[in-house]
Amino acid sequence: MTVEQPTEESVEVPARDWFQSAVVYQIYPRSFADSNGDGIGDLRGIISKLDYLHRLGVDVVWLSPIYTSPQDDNGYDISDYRNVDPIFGTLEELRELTDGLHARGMKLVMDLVVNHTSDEHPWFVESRSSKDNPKRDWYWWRPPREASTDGSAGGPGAAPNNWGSAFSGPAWEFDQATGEYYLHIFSRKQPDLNWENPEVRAAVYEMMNWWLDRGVDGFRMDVINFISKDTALPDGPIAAGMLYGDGTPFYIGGPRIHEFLQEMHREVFDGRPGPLLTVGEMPGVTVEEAILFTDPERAEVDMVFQFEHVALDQEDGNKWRPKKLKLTDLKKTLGHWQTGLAERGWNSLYWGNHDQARAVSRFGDDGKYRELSAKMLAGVLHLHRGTPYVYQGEELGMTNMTFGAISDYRDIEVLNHHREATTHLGHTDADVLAALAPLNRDNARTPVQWDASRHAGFTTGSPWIAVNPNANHINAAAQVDDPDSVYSFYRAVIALRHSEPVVSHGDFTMLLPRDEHVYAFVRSLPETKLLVLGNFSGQIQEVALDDADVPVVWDSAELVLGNYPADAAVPRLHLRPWELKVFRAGAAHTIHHE
Ligand code: TEU
Ligand code: CA
Repeated sequence: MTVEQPTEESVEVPARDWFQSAVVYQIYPRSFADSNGDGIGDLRGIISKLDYLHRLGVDVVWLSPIYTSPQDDNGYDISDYRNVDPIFGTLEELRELTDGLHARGMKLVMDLVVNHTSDEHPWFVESRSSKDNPKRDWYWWRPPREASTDGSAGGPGAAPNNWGSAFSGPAWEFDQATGEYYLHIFSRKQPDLNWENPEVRAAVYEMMNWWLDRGVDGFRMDVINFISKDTALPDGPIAAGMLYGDGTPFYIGGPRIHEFLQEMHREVFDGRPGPLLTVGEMPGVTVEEAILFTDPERAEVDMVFQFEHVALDQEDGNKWRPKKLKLTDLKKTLGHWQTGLAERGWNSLYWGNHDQARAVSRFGDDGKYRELSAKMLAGVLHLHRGTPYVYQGEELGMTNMTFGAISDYRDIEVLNHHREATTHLGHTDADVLAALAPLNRDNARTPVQWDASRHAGFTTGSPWIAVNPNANHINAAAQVDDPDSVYSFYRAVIALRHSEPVVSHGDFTMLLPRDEHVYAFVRSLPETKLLVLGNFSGQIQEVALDDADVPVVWDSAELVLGNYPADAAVPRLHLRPWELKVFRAGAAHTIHHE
């Protein structure tokens, strides 16, 4: 691996755009580091790893939810927004973590889950208590649409519409006490908040301000494009083989979404000195919509998580019907997002998170070429224009997990699907397990592998979910001091983003759109250009760039980043299996923030 040390030229970057040269690291606390031996990661465990994160070079840490929660969806079901669940620690420990990050020049972004609460949140407990409770309209309550087919209250066919839940089953739960249904796009323990109600919005903004006043530096906003819904709640189309209707056309990107986000910005972010970071998780969002969401002039969010590139390896977007990814499809969609947000707005960049399979297993080769492909994936992603997100363990080249039986799984999405598929859809246990394996969320939720000791140094107790046995050779202890490790490569890529304005601010031009093996693009500023070449195959590839792509400068360009030892005998445009080559033409820089 080679890393060219930048020369002395420097450029000024507007503070407003600080996140454009920043890298975010996502922690899923439950699986990160356990400090008290209960088998569940916690805040004190994170505090013990702050120097590991600082050495990696990341600028921001995004914490998945640590609030009080029954843990039905591992904390994405919140019952007290202003407290830390005892399994993770205390508000005082969160203060210690926040101070520890700030002392190291890093920032803390919290996970904002306000499309829904837990059914144990006091707001919902009050709302369900009676039809005339003042908080009744804080959620989506509707009477049975018609008599159920078997005549029983809440029986089949009586739900207000035909929508299915994202976690299998219907999206409506019948509440005997008041004889009405409530809406839950996710689990029945995650009732949707009614954002049409201004009291709900005010309560959310008040909570957000409470967190910002405590020194938090921003929010990742969970399914935030679901908060505006078609208030008619019409039936959705029922796809072949499905039991329920698809409600997404009626709750994704609804009629008031921009109004709500602009109101949130006025009530929460306007006037704050910052710098802050907001990223909206938006399943189903299009580039055209993302321009509106992320145009700074519209004051909505800084960036969004889009889902197009993580739907390419699924038949009809169904994660339980995985299919082979085509590199040309990946280049087409990521290139489309680069072009779409080139003038207005900003991209996030990610291969994985706590909902997606491990990057090296999904987009690389987690066998013979695991380390090489993990490094190549890092270089290709991080050298796009946008803010990169590193998901815990990705910097170590952690892989998917082999789960032997349904009892090995923990994720409600998996368990509910398995139950529905084997009891209502006639699938066998073996068929469902095979379908689950590639893309289930627990692949990414096995404990971070710190060393080769028992339970990979994650816990001294019994882990809440099994540790991947490959921790015996894939772990942080084996990598942090190895200059050729995946961890060290991530450090180098992050350092390049921090030093080269062409990485954060350069134009993006995709090359070789029809090549099924090589990912190639150019980043350019007037005085500096990068040519990024990634071999997404286990075979040698000779790159044929046509003259227009290869200005004469490449012949003298220097190799500033590579995942193989430099070898002058290897032709410049010859790529070995999973090889990354990054050439720089023109001036090298260092960035000094104003
Ligand atoms: O995820 C929203 C979401 O769309 C995911 O359910 C994703 O589409 C799915 O998992 C892919 O299979 C957010 C959180 O990231 C997720 O962990 C929560 O389960 C969900 O919202 C509900 O809060
Ligand atoms: Ca613990």
